[in-house]
Amino acid sequence: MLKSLTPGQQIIKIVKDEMTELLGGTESKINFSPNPPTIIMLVGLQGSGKTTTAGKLANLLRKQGKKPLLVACDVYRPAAIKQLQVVGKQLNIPVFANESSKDVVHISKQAVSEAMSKLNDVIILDTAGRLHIDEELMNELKNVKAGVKPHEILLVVDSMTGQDAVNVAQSFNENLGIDGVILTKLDGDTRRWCCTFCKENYQ
Ligand SMILES: Nc1nc2c(ncn2[C@@H]2O[C@H](COP(=O)(O)OP(=O)(O)OP(=O)(O)O)[C@@H](O)[C@H]2O)c(=O)[nH]1
Ligand SMILES: [Mg+2]
Repeated sequence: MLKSLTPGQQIIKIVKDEMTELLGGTESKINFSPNPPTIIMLVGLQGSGKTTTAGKLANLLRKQGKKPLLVACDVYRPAAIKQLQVVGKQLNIPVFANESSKDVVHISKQAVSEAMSKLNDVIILDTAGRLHIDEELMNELKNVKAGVKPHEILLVVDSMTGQDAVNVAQSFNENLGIDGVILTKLDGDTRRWCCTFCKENYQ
């Protein structure tokens, strides 16, 4: 088999094998609940890619035969709800939002009821991010966790964060407990920062 591969194909194989090894070697799948809806909560710092990932994940799960519901849990950033609605519309995936409430735990619970009535078997909570990990953010996420008991809490990390990504992951894991990490922007990014400081000031 190996002899029939071209040098180019061999390089691709070597890189793929190395990346698979680097990312843990084994495949780990989303933990679906036997009693739907399975609740997936996306958390992460501001701009890490949670909303975009929510759409990608919903689309992937739909291809696997699931019926996802996206839930707008970012009630702080103006236009955050609209952003998720646009993503949902593009993919033709329903979005649950409650524009008259700022209570994220309440909204999440309402979304679970909505999913049950509309027979959505997976719900994806798109939570708010902050520039830095702060107590207020963690407390809100902890309250949502206690309120709806997500089956999977996935940390969304911008792969361009570099070394700091480890500290972010550690902090979220210690404070909230995470089941997995989704790395975004592996395709690169048109924006470049010279240091963490610039990135933090970039908006
Ligand atoms: N190139 C690239 N850009 C991405 C990717 N994921 C997200 N982005 C971009 O990164 C920016 C932030 O993405 P969002 O999905 O809004 O991030 P967020 O974590 O929801 O941000 P907040 O809600 O403000 O906390 C947007 O401009 C996205 O288009 C990716 O995988 N690749
Ligand atoms: Mg967002």
